Amino acid sequence: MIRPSVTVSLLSNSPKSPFLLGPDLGAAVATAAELGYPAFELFPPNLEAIDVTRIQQLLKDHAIQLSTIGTGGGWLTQQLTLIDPDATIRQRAQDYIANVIRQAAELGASAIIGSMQGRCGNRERSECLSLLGDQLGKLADVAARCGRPLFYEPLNRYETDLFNTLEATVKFLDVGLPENLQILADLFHMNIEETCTASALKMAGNRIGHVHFVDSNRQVPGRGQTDFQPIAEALREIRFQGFLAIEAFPVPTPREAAATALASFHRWF
Ligand code: LER
Ligand code: MN
Repeated sequence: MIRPSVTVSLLSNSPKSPFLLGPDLGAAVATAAELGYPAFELFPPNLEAIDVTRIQQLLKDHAIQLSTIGTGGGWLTQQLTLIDPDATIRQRAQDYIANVIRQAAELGASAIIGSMQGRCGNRERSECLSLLGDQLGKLADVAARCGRPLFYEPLNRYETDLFNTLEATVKFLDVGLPENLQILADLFHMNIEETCTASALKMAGNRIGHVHFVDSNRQVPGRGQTDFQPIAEALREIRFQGFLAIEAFPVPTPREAAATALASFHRWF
């Protein structure tokens, strides 16, 4: 079953960040549940912000699920990336993500690797990819031991020079990375990078484990110019069974954006 999830950021929320609700966790989860979301995706600024006991209580109180936890805070607040030239920083990045994987698993959720993949810049590409593959492999093993998939997100060219399209990502993952390392297909990045989003989704097939459901202008689906019909058909064709998490600017207001996004979800799925 394809289900919607809504992003909740514990960093102060702004119309320029693609998170719909927050930063007050209790209020955000209450709003998500009240609007009818079955799940939410958490964006914490650091590890300390993930209060497992409190989240467990909120999940129970609001009969809602946690789908995913983002790790971008490790980049945003500590500049940690998996391919940093400094081995100490790479290890800290690895530890950060491993901790998020374990905390997420305790909450029935999976971790996402987006910004923490880093950028290669003018270093040797083969070296960067070897570091990335090594780090992702180890982290996928951590997730596998927790019985969870791990989601790796190709980003647009302005945010990474590692992998920008699903095809390049699939080719990379298929050379020896475990099956529980799955792709997070973000429809905003794909709108910038793919020749055809629907075809790319079909090509990546069962490597796709999670989707960021967002329009061409990074507003909620329905407030941009993406035609979601072929995308919905592609996801059905590949029998996608995961979450469509709405990662979009909270405009005109967080609540209105979250309500519009859910209505769009029900229109196409
Ligand atoms: C994270 O999910 C993402 O899509 C990146 O653009 C970081 O903001
Ligand atoms: Mn995303």
